[in-house]
Amino acid sequence: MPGRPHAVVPGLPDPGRCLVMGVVNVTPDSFSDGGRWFDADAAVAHGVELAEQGADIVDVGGESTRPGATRPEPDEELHRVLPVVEGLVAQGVVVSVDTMRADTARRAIARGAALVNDVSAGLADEQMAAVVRDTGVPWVLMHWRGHADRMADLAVYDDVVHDVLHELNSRVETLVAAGVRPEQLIVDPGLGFAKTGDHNWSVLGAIDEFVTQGLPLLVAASRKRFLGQLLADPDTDELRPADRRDDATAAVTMQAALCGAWCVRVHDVPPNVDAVLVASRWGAALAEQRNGQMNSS
Ligand code: PMM
Repeated sequence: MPGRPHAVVPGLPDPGRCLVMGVVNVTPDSFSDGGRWFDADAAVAHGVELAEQGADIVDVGGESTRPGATRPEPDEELHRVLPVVEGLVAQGVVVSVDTMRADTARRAIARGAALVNDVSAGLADEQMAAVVRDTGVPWVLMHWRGHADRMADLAVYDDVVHDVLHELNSRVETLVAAGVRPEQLIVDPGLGFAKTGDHNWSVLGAIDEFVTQGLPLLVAASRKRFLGQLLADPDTDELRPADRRDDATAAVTMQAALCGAWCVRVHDVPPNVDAVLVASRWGAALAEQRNGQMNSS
């Protein structure tokens, strides 16, 4: 339902609207910004810039999850991520660590990371549940079926909305049974992860169902391939390049925020901050209309 109030996650900012998470990929090979922030000082400067532009949280990751990517060694991931987490926390930025490894998460939390963003929802490293349970930080559980090298083969569903909801809910049940508190959990349908373009649109079309499951929802459409496909050159069918997908990203943000998403994860912060502000005001106007209609009936 457009205009639904937003969820609040204990320990994270509550600006009274959908949050904006800015992305800093400290990787040589991420699909949209690989190599740009590979140096720790450049990555910290970029994260500070995103926060100054209005990002409520800055997400720091050291592993590219682009289809077909190979994983960095654990030590290499630590070497990429920890100095950036530390540098941003020292400057007062709320930091999320984008990792599937429990050890990386634990060390990042010890350096002040406030949130674990785990695209595998704990499936890649079974120690992650204990780290999150014991530290008490919030945890983004993304719908995930396998690592990037075999993701394309896993994009097979009977009913993508039903299957993704079911698989996410069963992760939530398992993790709560393992002692993680439900208040710590945030869910994410995992746009582009073991999903075709059509799968992603089906999931977005059912965003209301995801929002009404009862846990805060993160939506991460930013610059993804399905937007490049939608905006492909009509003459050549060439995909719109990643660095020209930001307007479409902001359009997704507006709708996601209006439908009650808790947070959007984006590369280009300013247009998405504008989009969540528009959605917030629009949602308030819708609520006023509804209340007015109820009072006059
Ligand atoms: N996508 C990417 C990386 N991290 N985290 C969450 N929670 N959800 C996502 O969909 C997601 C993510 C891949 O995109 P990038 O390479 O631009 O960071």
